[in-house]
Amino acid sequence: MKKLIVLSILFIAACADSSDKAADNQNREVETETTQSDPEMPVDSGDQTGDYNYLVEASGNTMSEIRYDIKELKVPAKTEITITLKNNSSDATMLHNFVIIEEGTANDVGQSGLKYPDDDYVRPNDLNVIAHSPLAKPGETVEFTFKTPESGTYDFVCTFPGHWGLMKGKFIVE
Ligand SMILES: [Cu+2]
Repeated sequence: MKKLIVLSILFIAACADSSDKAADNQNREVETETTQSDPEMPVDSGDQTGDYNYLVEASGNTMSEIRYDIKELKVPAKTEITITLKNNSSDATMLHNFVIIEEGTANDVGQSGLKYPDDDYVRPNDLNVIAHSPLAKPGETVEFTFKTPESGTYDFVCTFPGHWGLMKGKFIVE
């Protein structure tokens, strides 16, 4: 009898364990779905719900390590999208943002943002800036929602001082 109880406890434990794993897998699937958003987005589903979400991760704890996990992001034109920026850096000096700008203006935007730490290192009303995230501290996740511009190639950069030459990529609107 004792053996049976032990066995059933083990059985229950095993069940709980496997259902945990199933839930875990489910979470992972959901996560993958959001991360692989760029190439597979149903841009012509005909049903514009405004529900376009993109995840970008930033990492690195030294200037030679800092990077985004993507080099390019493709999004539909004139559509409300949400970009989530996850800062995986742990060094206290590694703040990051995600700033979408007119192509080739990284240096201008970065330089003019230097004086505006309280505005996420983005000069207010900078005409080269299409949209930008707040600054994400190490370990922090931030998001921003905006309507994408007309089709074209734009750049994205981190305007935290010194980062824009290293953290950059193409923002392709189509
Ligand atoms: Cu940065």
